[in-house]
Amino acid sequence: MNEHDPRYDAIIIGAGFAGMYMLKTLRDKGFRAHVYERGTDVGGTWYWNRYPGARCDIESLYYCYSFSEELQQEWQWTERYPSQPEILRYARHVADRFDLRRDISFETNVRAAAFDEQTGRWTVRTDDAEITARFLITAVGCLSATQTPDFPGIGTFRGESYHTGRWPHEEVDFTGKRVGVIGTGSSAIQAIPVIAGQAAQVTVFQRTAQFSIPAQNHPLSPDEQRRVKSDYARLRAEARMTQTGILAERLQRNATEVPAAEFKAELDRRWGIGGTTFTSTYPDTLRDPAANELSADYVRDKIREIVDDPATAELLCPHDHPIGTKRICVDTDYYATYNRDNVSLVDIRRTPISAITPGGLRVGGRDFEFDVIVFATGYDAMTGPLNRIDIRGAGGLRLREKWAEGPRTYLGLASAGFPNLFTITGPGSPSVLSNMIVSIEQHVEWIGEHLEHLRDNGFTRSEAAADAERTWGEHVNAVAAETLYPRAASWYMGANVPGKPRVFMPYIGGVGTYREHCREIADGGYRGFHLT
Ligand code: N01
Repeated sequence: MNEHDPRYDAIIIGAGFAGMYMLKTLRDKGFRAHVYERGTDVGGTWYWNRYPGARCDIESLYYCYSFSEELQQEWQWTERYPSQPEILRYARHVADRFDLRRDISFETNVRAAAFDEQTGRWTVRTDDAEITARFLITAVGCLSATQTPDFPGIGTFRGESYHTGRWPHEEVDFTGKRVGVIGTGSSAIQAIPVIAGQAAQVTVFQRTAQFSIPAQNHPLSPDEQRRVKSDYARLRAEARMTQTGILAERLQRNATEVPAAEFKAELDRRWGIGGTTFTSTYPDTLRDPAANELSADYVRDKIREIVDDPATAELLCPHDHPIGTKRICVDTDYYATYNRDNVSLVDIRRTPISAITPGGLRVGGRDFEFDVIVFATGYDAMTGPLNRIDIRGAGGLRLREKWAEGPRTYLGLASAGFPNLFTITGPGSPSVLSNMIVSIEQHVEWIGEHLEHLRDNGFTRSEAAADAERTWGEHVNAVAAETLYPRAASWYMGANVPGKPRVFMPYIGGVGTYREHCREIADGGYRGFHLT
C-alpha cells in the first residue's frame, strides 16, 4: 500500500507515556496527529517489561501525569512503588479516559522516515504503508532497544530463554526449574529474588557488581495519599524545579565535612527510608571521589552485614565505579537472596561467558545446565531506539551516520539537518537522569507550544541550527565532566554496547535548570532554531 496521506500534521512514534501525552496535547491544540505503536496496547516500557518483580523506582504518586487535576485526583495507587501491572493499568486508563486509541495504530512498526525537501513533509514507512506528515515526533523511549550480547552459540539453547525487556504476556512458571540469569542491573536485581522464590535453582552470572538500595516498599495508606493529593499542585511544581524531578531531602553540608558518626546516622536513616534518593543526601557525593567513597563504603558494609557467605558478599561489593554513576538500583531482598540454598553467584568479570550451549552456557571450561536462561542484559540506550529506525533528514542525511561518533542534538529535542523532527527525551536532555514523567511532560508541552508558534506565525519548517547544536553539545559535556559519572563504564556512556562511542548522553544540568533554559529559548522566539 502506498498511501501518501496528507491528512496528518504530525506522526508520533510510540504509545508509551510520551506518545500518549503528545497525542492528547496536539489534539487539544487542533492538530491532526497519529501514533504508530509496535505493541498491541499502550504503555511502552510498562507494556514490554513484564518480568517477575518489575516495578518502578519512582514513587507512584509522582510516577504519573500531572497535566490533568481530575486524573491525578481520581487514580488510586496501592503501593509506594508501583508494580508493572499497576502502571500498565494506569496507562490503559489514561488511553480510555482521553479516548486516545482511535488515533493509535497498534502492532505497527515504523521502519523508516525520510524528509522530503520538496514538500517539506516527512514520509514514514511502516511494515505495509507509507504515510506523510509535516512533523515527525519520536516518543520511542530511552530504554526500549533491547541488547542481547552476541554470545557464540546464541540460538542453540534448547530450553526457554527470555530478555527482561521482551517478557512474554503469559506467566512464566519457574517451578522446579534450573534458571540462569545473565546480568545484575536494575532488571536482574528486581527479578532474581522473585525467581529464586519459585525456581529449583538460580545461578546468577555477574560481570559488574551493582550498588542497590532497599526500596522499603509498602502499601500506601489512604492518609498518605490524601496528604499528597491535597497539596499536589505545589509538590509537583517544586519537583519540576529540582535536579532530578524527584522531591528529596537534600542536605547543605558536604559528606566530607560531616563527623563520621553523624554521617553514618544519616545514611542509616536514608537506608531506612530507601529508594534512589540515597545518593542525593550530600551535595558532593556525585562530584568528589572522597565523598563518594564514604557512601560506597557504607553500602559495601551493608552488603557484608546482609550476606552470610563472606566470599559471596565480597563478590557482590562493587569496587569499579563510584556509587551512583551507574544507575543506582532499588531492590526488595536482593542481597539477602544470596543466603538462600538455591541461589549461587558466578563471577564472569575475568572469565566471561564463552558460549551459549544447547544445554545452558559455558564459562571458561565449565558447563552450566539450565531449563531457562534470563537475559537481563540491558539496552542500547537512548540512541538505540532512534538509530534502529532508518531516519533520513534533509539531503538524505542519515541520523545514525550523523551520530556515528555520538549523538548531536540541540536540547535533546532536535538535530541539525533534520527539519521538523522532534525527539521526546532525546539524548542531550535530562531524560534518564530524572523522573521520566516530569521530563516527558516538559518536552511534550514545549513541542506542542512550538508547533502552535509555527502555525500561528505561518512557518512550516523548524530546524536546529548547527552552531546552537554545537554549543549545546559542549555544554552537555562540560557539566558531565564536573561530575564523577564519566568514570563509570555505564550505559549512560554507551559502554555496554560493543563499538558504541563513549559519550555521556543525558544532560546532567538538572531538570529545573533545563526547563528554564528551554523556556527562555521559546520566549526569545526559539533562539537556535531556523524557522521558515
Ligand atoms: O540493564 P543494565 P537493566 N556479559 O544495562 C550485564 C532502567 N530500569 O535492564 O554492568 C555479561 O543496567 C551488565 O554488566 P555490566 C534503569 O534505568 C529501571 O538492568 O555492563 N554480562 C549488567 O549487569 C536501568 O539502569 C527499573 O558489566 C553482561 C546487565 O547485564 C536500566 O533500565 C527496573 C553482558 C545489564 O544491566 C537498564 O537496566 C529495570 C555480557 N556480554 C530497569 N552484557 C526500575 O525502575 C551486559 N551484561 C526499578
